[in-house]
Amino acid sequence: MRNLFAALAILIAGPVSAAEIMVMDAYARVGRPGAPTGAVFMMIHNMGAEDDRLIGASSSVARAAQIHATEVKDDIVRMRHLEDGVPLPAGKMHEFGRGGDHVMLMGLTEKLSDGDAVPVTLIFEKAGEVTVEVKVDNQRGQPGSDHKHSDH
Ligand SMILES: [Cu+2]
Repeated sequence: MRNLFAALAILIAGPVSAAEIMVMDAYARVGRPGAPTGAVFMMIHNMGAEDDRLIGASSSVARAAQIHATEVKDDIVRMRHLEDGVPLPAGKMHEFGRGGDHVMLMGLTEKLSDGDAVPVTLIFEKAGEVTVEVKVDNQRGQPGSDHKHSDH
């Protein structure tokens, strides 16, 4: 009997994953109704012991998804496609927030409004694919205003 319990414990614990990713506070903005693009914001916490990297994304409601950075150059706000993705050092949290990095949904195939939930698949170099449900929330406040609780 004791051996059976030991075996069960091992099954429940499963293989130890080298990369553990936690996505928190994900939401999307689509700008004006009917806009062809949307942006996804979230906090990604790499809880693993190994560095990882967000290398891509996809969604069933968009023809393509890209990882973007936001930059201000000559007073003009531009978005840059981060072709190499975003590094996620072990044990660290990365904020994808307004005015910063984000996942851009390009060529929306559905009309999205507040409260809609869209599936977004994040592709990590080590952790593989992680699909999260992202709520459309155009009313959401400014960057950082409600994120501080997760910094500790
Ligand atoms: Cu963008």
